[in-house]
Amino acid sequence: MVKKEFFGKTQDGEAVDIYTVTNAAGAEARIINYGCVIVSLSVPDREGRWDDVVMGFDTLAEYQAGKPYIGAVVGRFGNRIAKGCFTLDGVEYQLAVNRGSNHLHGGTKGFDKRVWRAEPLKGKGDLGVSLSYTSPDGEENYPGTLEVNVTYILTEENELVIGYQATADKATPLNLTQHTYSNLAGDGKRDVLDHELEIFADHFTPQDETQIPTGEIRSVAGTPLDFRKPTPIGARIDAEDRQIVIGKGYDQNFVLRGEGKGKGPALAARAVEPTTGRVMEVLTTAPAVQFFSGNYDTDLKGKKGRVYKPRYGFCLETQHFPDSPNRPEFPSSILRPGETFLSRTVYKFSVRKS
Ligand code: FUC
Repeated sequence: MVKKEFFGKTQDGEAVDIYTVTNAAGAEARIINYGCVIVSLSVPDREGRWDDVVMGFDTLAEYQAGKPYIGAVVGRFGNRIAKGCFTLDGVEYQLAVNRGSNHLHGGTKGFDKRVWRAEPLKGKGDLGVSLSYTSPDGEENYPGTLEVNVTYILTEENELVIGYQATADKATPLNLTQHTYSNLAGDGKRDVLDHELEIFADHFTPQDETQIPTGEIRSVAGTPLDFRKPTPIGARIDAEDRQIVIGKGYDQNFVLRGEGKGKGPALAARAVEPTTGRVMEVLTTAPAVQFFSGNYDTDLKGKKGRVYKPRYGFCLETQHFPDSPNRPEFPSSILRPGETFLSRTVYKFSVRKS
């Protein structure tokens, strides 16, 4: 079932709807066409108890207040570009510097703050929402008109499949990702430090003091960033490791093994919440994943009176490497006219019995 209801009006008077997608098993995703935000996502625990496992807000006004990209799709370039500056085909572009000395998540008014065109998807068995946005040439100083489409499909296997597609009429950097904060114990229940996390990455991109990659591709071995074996998020989160200190916890780009490239989505990460047994697997075709442990500075007032303290949600943002427009040695994030950008990420929910 896909149900459409009015959610609210933006400060500019644009109407925003909320789409409720429910599968036969009872899993439910609620999505708004403001920022492609996933407002809630309800999945069962090992006893069959349902709970919402993502952070969110009750009202559009709270989303518009621009809290840390909760639930949204970010772009045109998610993550950071050093000093907001890059050169493409000999032309220098200056983007907004909106986080410290750098460009973050598409700038002042990125894709997370736009109203998208939406339509329900009612294919055989798998239901969802298709969201489209036309980003004009020069928006946020990016080159070219970009036509971008995001689809969310909820399968009968409790997978949320996120599809990205884009074309442009001029070459442009593009890095689309989903910025949902998950908490498999249940939204707002407690911090996420007991979640056991596995990240299928042997390397990461170390960052400088401003969180820009230094260019090095470093092995995770012997560092607190080694999640090749399941490890509680909290086990090393306060380690005296320069990378962790810079991020105030985990806020790091992990290099995936490239198994999803040109094929289907491959495993990037798995999180298990031991008390409920809920498991979330993240599969992707993207080359990297940013693991962010919710290191925002202040408490946030969330849905249904819940209070989100720091580290009450974690993000696994499948993506291109940060600052890749300035790093020819990183996988290219440039979309050229005539090409179609395609990327897919799956959040797959299940349970572990004990
Ligand atoms: C920065 C990013 C994180 C997250 C946060 C809101 O710290 O590196 O991934 O997007 O902002």
